[in-house]
Amino acid sequence: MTTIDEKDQAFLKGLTLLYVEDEEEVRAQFVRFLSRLVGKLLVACDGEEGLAIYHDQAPHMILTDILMPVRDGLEMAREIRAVDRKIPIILLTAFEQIEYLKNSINIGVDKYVTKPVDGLHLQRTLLECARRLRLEDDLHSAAQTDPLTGLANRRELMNRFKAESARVERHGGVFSFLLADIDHFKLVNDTFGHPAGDQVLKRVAAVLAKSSRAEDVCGRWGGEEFLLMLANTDEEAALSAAEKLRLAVADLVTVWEEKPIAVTLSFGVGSYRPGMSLEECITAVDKALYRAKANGRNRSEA
Ligand code: GH3
Ligand code: MG
Ligand code: MG
Ligand code: MG
Ligand code: MG
Repeated sequence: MTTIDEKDQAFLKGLTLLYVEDEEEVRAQFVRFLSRLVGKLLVACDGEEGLAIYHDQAPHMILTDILMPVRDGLEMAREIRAVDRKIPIILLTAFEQIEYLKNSINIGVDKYVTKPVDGLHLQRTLLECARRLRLEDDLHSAAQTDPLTGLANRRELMNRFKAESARVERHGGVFSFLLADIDHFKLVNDTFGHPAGDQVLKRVAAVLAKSSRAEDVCGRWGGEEFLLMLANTDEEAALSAAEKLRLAVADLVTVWEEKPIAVTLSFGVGSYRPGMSLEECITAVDKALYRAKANGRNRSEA
């Protein structure tokens, strides 16, 4: 017997399911059952309506009857699969005929539940689909997260740069960069050990993340360097943001084996100008950061 994973159950409760069925009585009965399992239930009476709701409301998965007027479940599934390779599609069918099975395999339907429907079996099928989505979700997050600090990693920073620079090229506007580097961090490792250094990195990252706005991106560029991209922020505003963050980190004390560790940050600040590559932006803020170091550290330079 398969055990029902609580994680999958909780994940399913956060998902939106599109349920498509033409028979009113069947529909009423399933709606009651399904709405207890999923976060949000969208209901359509035929494939045509199902398709419209799919495009309009972007559900996470689809449960559909096959035989329906206007547009049947297989046609709807084919159209959806053509634009969405990943969404789980489950067929509800009284037909176990080989032709239907062959067709739906070609279309890329994920699973079947045969009518009359066994509630527990349907629930398990939905949970299996939820598990797949959850694992994909986890993989996706892991690929964009720095494991030590939980911040965006360099790959994600590069993606966000692409998105933000494209937005500014299209619609105009401005955004800025802060490159922050921990001062004399080698000394922390040498004095307290590498694990203490890791702990400091985590705490500094948490302060930076907490002190930045939701629309900003805060990531670990490498080693003891953090990169922030501030949306709708010019250089002057970026400089005062850097100062705010610098002071917040200067106030932070990490206690390690009962010993207090304090660190400071130096900031290089700069703004994006249309046409700049990420490399050019980094070079510019890196030069400013170098000046901040040369001018005594624990300061921001633009
Ligand atoms: P500066 O003020 O000029 O930046 O001096 P610094 O000592 O911070 O600079 P340096 O580049 O000489 O040393 C950076 C140190 O950061 C060396 C490296 O071991 C440490 N470091 C990089 N990544 C990690 C990490 O993930 N964990 C720990 N504990 N240390 C790290
Ligand atoms: Mg039907
Ligand atoms: Mg460094
Ligand atoms: Mg250095
Ligand atoms: Mg450093």
